[in-house]
Amino acid sequence: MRDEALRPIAEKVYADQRLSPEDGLTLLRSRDIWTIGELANHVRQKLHGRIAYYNVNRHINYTNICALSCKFCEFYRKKGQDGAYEDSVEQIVEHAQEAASAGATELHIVGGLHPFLPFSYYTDMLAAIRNAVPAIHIKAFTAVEIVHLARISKRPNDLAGVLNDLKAAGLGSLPGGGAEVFDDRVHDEAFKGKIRSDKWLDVHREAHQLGLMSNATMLYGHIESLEDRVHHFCLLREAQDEAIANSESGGGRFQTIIPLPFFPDGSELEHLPGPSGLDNLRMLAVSRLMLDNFAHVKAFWIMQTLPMSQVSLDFGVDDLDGTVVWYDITKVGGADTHQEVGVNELRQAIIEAGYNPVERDTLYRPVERDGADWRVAAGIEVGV
Ligand code: V47
Repeated sequence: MRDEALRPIAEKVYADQRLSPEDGLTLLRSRDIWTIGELANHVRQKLHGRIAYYNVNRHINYTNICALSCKFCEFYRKKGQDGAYEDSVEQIVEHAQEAASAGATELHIVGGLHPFLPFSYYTDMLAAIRNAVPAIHIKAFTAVEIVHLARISKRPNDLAGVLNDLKAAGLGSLPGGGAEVFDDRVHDEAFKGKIRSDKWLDVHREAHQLGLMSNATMLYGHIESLEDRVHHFCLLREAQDEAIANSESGGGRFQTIIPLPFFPDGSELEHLPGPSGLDNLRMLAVSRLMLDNFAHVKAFWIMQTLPMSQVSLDFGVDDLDGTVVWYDITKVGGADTHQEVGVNELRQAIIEAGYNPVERDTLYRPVERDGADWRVAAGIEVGV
């Protein structure tokens, strides 16, 4: 062990004990990347053995028109601005049908906070997709969008009512986006106008109470401190403790943490360097170690790159998202909106890293596939 400060943390990890905020900070400050990886890998192996999950999905970013102007975001446009777009429900259904024909099990649908679309646009979108391609799971709308929908449907304090309507129209679960970093200073400096951490957590709590599963993210490597990152982990861990305590009465919970490295290009924070490869591996590993009540740690290859995602499987990650196909929010290294990896390439990347690829659906049930035809396999369900 190169960093002796990690020894007491290693003892806790091997004894299955929860890490403290101070432990989190020590891990994030440490340069001993191999020991951090080894510890995260210990937890990962205990939970998932040599399995590495992936999914066949399609991301749909239905509009980039947004009432907010977050400094870290290169995606948003104002209505009428060059490059601004909004998809009609018919266009979205077309994308959903293409995805179904290509064998996708999941649609991941998120967009900007469009100032003029009515609430019915969102419920119509879900119902039309559900009607056209009933087998696909619809994971849609970040907590920020849900709060926006509560406002436009003139019931800002009725998150449960809004989520209920969306669920009735076809919503299957919530993605983890929009969390950024749970800290008011960072919020006010980099994404003022967006909901704060308490509201983000409220939305997920309400969703869990309705029996919906959800994910969580952290956008790191911009103006936040290491202490802020640890605080974010602790709030998520507390929220998950609560969700798990309620899950016996049919409640949902967080399934996955997706740490998202900040990409400065094209944003107002373009002068910042963004995180390094080692920062990314460390964050994935520390996510695995701090979030002991989360079943999965996901590497989103669009932001991690596929080669780094392969390496990350030895640093606590057990899940790679996904075939993706279209992605508009970040376009790393000059990528365009078409960002796709084939199933064979994804599986090969996992096998080459020494893991067994297992296709999963959104709820982490193994999938059996014959070309574009698929069904959920009888068998293990993975939880903590
Ligand atoms: O909410 C925006 C982030 C998120 C930048 O739940 C940026 O399964 C880096 O949440 N650099 C969207 N990140 C992505 C997301 C996600 C991805 C994959 C799977 C899941 C899931 C969720 O991307 C946004 C925001 O936090 N983001 N701008 C940027 N410049």
